[in-house]
Amino acid sequence: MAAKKKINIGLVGYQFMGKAHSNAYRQVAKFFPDTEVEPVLKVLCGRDESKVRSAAERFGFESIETDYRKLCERDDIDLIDIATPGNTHVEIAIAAANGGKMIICEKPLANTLAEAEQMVAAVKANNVPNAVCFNYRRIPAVALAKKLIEEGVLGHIYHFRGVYLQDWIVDPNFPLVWRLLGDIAGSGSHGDLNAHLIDDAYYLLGPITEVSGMLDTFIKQRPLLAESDDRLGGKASDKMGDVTVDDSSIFMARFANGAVGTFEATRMAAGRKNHSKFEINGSKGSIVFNMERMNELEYYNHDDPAELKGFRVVQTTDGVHPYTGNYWPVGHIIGYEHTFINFMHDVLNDFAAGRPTHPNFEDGLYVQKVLDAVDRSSRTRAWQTI
Ligand code: SOE
Repeated sequence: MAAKKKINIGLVGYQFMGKAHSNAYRQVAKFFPDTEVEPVLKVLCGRDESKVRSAAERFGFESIETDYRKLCERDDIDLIDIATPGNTHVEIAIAAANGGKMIICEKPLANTLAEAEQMVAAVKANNVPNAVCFNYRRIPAVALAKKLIEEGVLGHIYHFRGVYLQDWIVDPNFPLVWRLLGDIAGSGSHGDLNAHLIDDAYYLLGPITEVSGMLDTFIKQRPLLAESDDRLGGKASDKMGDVTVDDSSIFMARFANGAVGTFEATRMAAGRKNHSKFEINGSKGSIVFNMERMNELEYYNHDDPAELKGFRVVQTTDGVHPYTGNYWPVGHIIGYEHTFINFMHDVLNDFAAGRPTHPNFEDGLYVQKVLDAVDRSSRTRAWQTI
């Protein structure tokens, strides 16, 4: 067997996404024997030395850095992975591009359209391979949806109906974590959740041409954060502060292919945990995907005999489905972390082979254009073109 090409990883950020990406790098070669690359967990980077050191030990990194600028200049680093809050993406990506590194960046690409444009300009000027981590494209059921649409199984597409519903901030005493602060996160449910739906829709149906939307914040003040945890929350203090992002983001869209769409994202849907669901209706049938049941794809065939018409639930775990041959026997389901393993497998192998990969920074910029247009529409109360 030919030796695998080693890719030395410098990962910036060690919380939720840092953990997900580290795990994916460690698992790729175990589940994808065909992989031509071997990611090496070289350096974990973060500002707080003791926290980054303990995370590096847990995740299996060889060493640490506390300054991303130094990391981007190191000769022994091939790839910079940006798993930090949105406000730091632009500066890290530009430093990484100038250092000639391959780049993987968490979604959404940036906090603003202008920042996303600068990031695309930097990777182009330095000609470095780049990808944005919209991992949901690498869910077997979503990849199957793409295949069905491409093969014309759904016929001409009329509707995309997406909702992304969570409830982790329903409690008004949930503290002001960074995801609720505009200067760090950029936006709330909009960039965090609707960005996933926009990327799903772009991947499956192609570009959106115009949007009309509204953003809302129901709970305008929350207790300041006393201590964060490595999930989404932390301990509340007894002082209050302003919420500066949206709790809910809703918009209508027209697609270039003639389809119409609705998108709704919220963190205030009591009872919904990670309910990222879309339904697509075409002239020959429909499909439904829900992240909370991510191993399944519902399919309705309009041409079925009348007495048998109805949605069927496809368990996308049978070696014939995308990615699943790399995991377990049929019916033995996979989970959230595997979406990152699939993503890293595809992207790293594309990088190593010099192939274009998707979603890349240009695709991330496209998502940013839609996010920006919805934001403008909410403020101007008018339709906006992309
Ligand atoms: C938190 O809202 C979050 O973890 C998002 O940031 C992720 O992108 C999404 O996959 C799940 O929810």
